[in-house]
Order: sequence, then structure tokens, then C-alpha cells
Amino acid sequence: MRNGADKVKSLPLTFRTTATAATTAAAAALLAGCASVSAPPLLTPLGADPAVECAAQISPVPAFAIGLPSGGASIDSATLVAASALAVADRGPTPASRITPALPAFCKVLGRIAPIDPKAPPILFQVNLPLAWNGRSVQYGGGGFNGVLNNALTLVPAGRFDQPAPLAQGYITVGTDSGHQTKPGEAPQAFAANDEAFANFAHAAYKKVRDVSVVLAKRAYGRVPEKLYFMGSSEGGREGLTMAQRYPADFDGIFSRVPVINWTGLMHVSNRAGLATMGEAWLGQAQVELVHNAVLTTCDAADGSADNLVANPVGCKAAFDVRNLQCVAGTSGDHCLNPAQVRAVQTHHSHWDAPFPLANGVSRYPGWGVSGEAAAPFGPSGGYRAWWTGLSAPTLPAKPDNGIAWFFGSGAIQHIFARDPNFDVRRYRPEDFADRVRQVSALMDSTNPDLSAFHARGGKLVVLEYMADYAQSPYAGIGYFESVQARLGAETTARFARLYTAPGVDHVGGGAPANIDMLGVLSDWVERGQAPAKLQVLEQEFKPPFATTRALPLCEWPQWPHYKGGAPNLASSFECAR
Ligand SMILES: [Ca+2]
Repeated sequence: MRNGADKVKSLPLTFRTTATAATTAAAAALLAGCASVSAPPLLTPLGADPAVECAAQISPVPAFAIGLPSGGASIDSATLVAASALAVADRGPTPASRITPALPAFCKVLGRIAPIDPKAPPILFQVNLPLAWNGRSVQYGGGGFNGVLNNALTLVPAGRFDQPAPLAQGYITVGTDSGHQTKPGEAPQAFAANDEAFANFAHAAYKKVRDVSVVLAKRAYGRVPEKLYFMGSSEGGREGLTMAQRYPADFDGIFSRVPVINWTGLMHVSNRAGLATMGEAWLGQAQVELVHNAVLTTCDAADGSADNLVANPVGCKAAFDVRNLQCVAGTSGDHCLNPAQVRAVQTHHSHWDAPFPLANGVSRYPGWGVSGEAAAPFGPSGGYRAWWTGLSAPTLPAKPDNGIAWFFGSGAIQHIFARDPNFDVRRYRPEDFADRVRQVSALMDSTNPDLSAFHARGGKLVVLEYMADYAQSPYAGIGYFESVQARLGAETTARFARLYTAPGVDHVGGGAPANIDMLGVLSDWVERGQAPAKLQVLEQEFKPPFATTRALPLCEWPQWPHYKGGAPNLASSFECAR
């Protein structure tokens, strides 16, 4: 993953000091004068001398300042980093990863939170302190199984390419490795052998790092953040929901993009996805394109606009029947699917039922949807090949070019549920590990529909699902949101939470318009009481000024963008309706 670290010049610290933040009104007014006229934020400088103040961050944070049983935090380094310029890479694992946003000079604080179990790894964190602070913070969520330090310097999830990163807007930004570092050659799930490391990954690390970051803010600027935001995608989206559910007092605004909500279900259905494509059931590139094109033939024009976008993926899933692609008896080849391949796609589209209730009474993981099946597999990644089928049929143990679902799912069964790295997942049955499955589900699944405490404290939540996501099923997020509505009532839910769905977009934001300034949307809602309305998602060029090539209205579930006439790349040509 690219970041700005290789582009910035670090200024070594030559002295230490105990100076506290100077927040003189004159300096704040001077800085505030640079902001917009309508609502100038009061910017707080990082001390009269930022180098001195940055160096002062080096002192430890005691365990009692952390709201969970914990060791204390120590600061490894506090470094004033020079400003860095915008850069765009030719390729990257995700669209947003190609953009390295411009950053102003800032104070980079690296540290670690000591574990309770001496065998557990520390929780590493990075807190970036702007030289002119807007009084708020943004904590970044992780991805996959984490295990790498998130530097919180990138675009936020779904962020527009043409907008500044939060740090450049004056936010403190916060990232963590969630309490383990994945070592080269080691399975990404191996860390879970240690219970404290696993609990950190599940929820505790994000809470502990949040509490440390508040102490650092107070130390640096003389006051705690007025508003705290959490923005995460995928695993990071799960972390955001987990914060709203477990620590409802801690964040004011949370954005969960493509969240891995029912984590236990997803790991089981991902393992199933690999098993379903072993042997002759595996789909190669020709078969993937066959399914993709058949979906487009069935559904593209049927939504009103033949624009290579399936705008109504729910209706399309109901209309599409993969059995129509089955080879007639006695034939085979790239123009049709063999019966095993047809069954594999049917399995992929169908739900998975746990043999007993998981956390919060959830026992079903919904099947995947349709559209975007043949999206390019790597850089940016999407479609069946990246997540499901890979570039070769699944093997045991998984090979690097197998689908990520198999890599993640079979590894999770082995390392986390069966707790045997060599376990043969072909004979796995959840019933045989029922206690452990329930234990993991209680830790990991962010399926608690009771967000009343988060609502009562004024918290705001936005969930965004991409409907061509093959890493996790967008229908899991839809199911979760409907469970919140069922619990709290649709009217109450609408006062503090929204679910949006964007058609044609893959897990990482490619394939269709996906970009939106959700930090701006959230802060308008949290700080000015302006609920989200008339949102749009953009597809943008990968070069400054990042011109918009296509836009769509971003519709609240269960609406989707209906074509009403005009150029199909303009949002004004569509309207949200059921
Ligand atoms: Ca269409």
C-alpha cells in the first residue's frame, strides 16, 4: 500500500521539552482567517514552536487514561514531518491507493500500548497532529485481518480524489495495526492464537487507541477533540459499527463502507465459496465473462438505460437464472457452463445457514448478488477473479493466486475456528466447534441492532454498500440495517442512521461511480444538524484535477437510480426511486 511516507522529509528531534500547547487567541484568529468565510473553524496551533511541541509528545500515557484493562502507552517517536505534494501512481491495489494526497507539515506520533498478557503483541498506533488543528479527529479503520499499521494519511474511504485528506483539513488523524503485525510467510490469521491479540482485533484496540489519541490531543493543544469521527471500509467498516455498538459514547460520526458485518458468517461462506469451485466446478476467465455478459444481457437495458451498468441489482438477481448458461447434453467449452459450474454459481448466489444461532440471533449469511463479475482482478481489484475464483482452482493449502475468499475463509476456519493450522477444511462442520464458533461470533460480529445508546448521545452513522462487491455480500449490510429499523423503528433510525447502496461498484470502489466526501456529509450532520440529502457518487479521472467522468445520485436503500433521460454519465439523468 502506497503512502506519503517515502516522499516526506523527516526532521529529527534534537531536544525534548515539557512545554504545553500555547493556544493564543491571536494565533488562532490569524489561522482562522484563512478558512472559509461562512463558518470559520477556530484553528488551534500546535504550540508557539511546533518542533518543540511535537517533541513534547514523547512522554508516556498511563494505563488509567485508557477505558479498558490495559498496559500503558509509550511513545516511540514524535517527529515533525515536512509538507508533501500530491502524487498519482500508475497502478495500485485499489483506485484510491493510487492517489497520495498532498499533506501539510505535521507532527507524526508513533507509539504502542502495552498488553496485559506478556505474550500478546503491543498495539501500535500513529497519531498525526496538524500544526493548525480544527478541533476534531478522524480515526481510520483497517482492512482484511489488519496486521499493518494504518498511517491515517491516505484518502478516507470513498473519498473524492480532488479533496484534501482529513489531516490537510486540520483534523487529527489516528491509525493502528489493531494489536498485531503480520510477519512475512505467516498466515494473516495466525495472530488469533493469542486471545488478547484476537480481542484487540475484534474491538479493544480501536477503543484503546481512541482513548490514547484523546490524551495526546489534550497534551498537544490543551483540550480534547470536540468531535470524533471513525471512517472505515470492509474490516474497517466492521470496526466502525463495532464502535457504535460497544462504545457508543466514543465517536460522534461513523462511516462504515462495505462493512464486514456478520464476520463469522462471511468466513464460513468464504470457505464454502472455495469448496464450491474445486475440480471441474472452477470457473476460468471465459466462464466468468460468460456469466458477466449474460447478466448484462438480462438486466442492463431493462433498467431503462443500456449503459453497461446494472442500476437495479436486486431486480436483476431475481431475473437472472444461471441455468440458462448450462451446456446442452454432450457439449462443452467456453460458450457454456458445465453442471458443476452452474451449481457453483448457484451456491455463490444462495445464503448460508449456520446450524445454530450466532451472536444477536443471526444465523444466516446472505448470498452474493449479480453484476460486475468480470471486473479486472488486480489493480484495481474486483469481480469474481479477485475475490472468489482466483486465477487457478483452489488447493489445500491455498495458493497465492487462489481467490481471496478461499485464502481468508479456509485460513479462518483453520486458525480461528478449528484452531489447527493444518485442519482439513473439507471435513469442517460448525457443529463440531460450536462453543468456539459462538465465542468468535460474540467477539467479531458487529450485528447488534440496538444502536439506541449511540443515537441517544447524538451519534450519526452512514453505511454504504457497493452492489457489485464480491468480498462481502452487500445484502449482509442491508440485512443489518433492516434489523436496526426493526429494533428502533424506521423513523427513529432515520434520525441518526442511513444506508446507501451504489450499483455496479466493486469492494474497493471501482467499476462505477463510488467517490463521495462522506466526512463532509457526516460533519454537516453531526455539527450543523444537516441530515444527508441529494448525495451523489462520482467516478473520477486519475489525474489532476480529477475530472468527473460519470456521476449518479446515491440512493437511500431500498431506492435505486432510475434513468429518466439525458446523458447517462450525468447524475441529473437519474432519480432515486423504488
Ligand atoms: Ca443500465
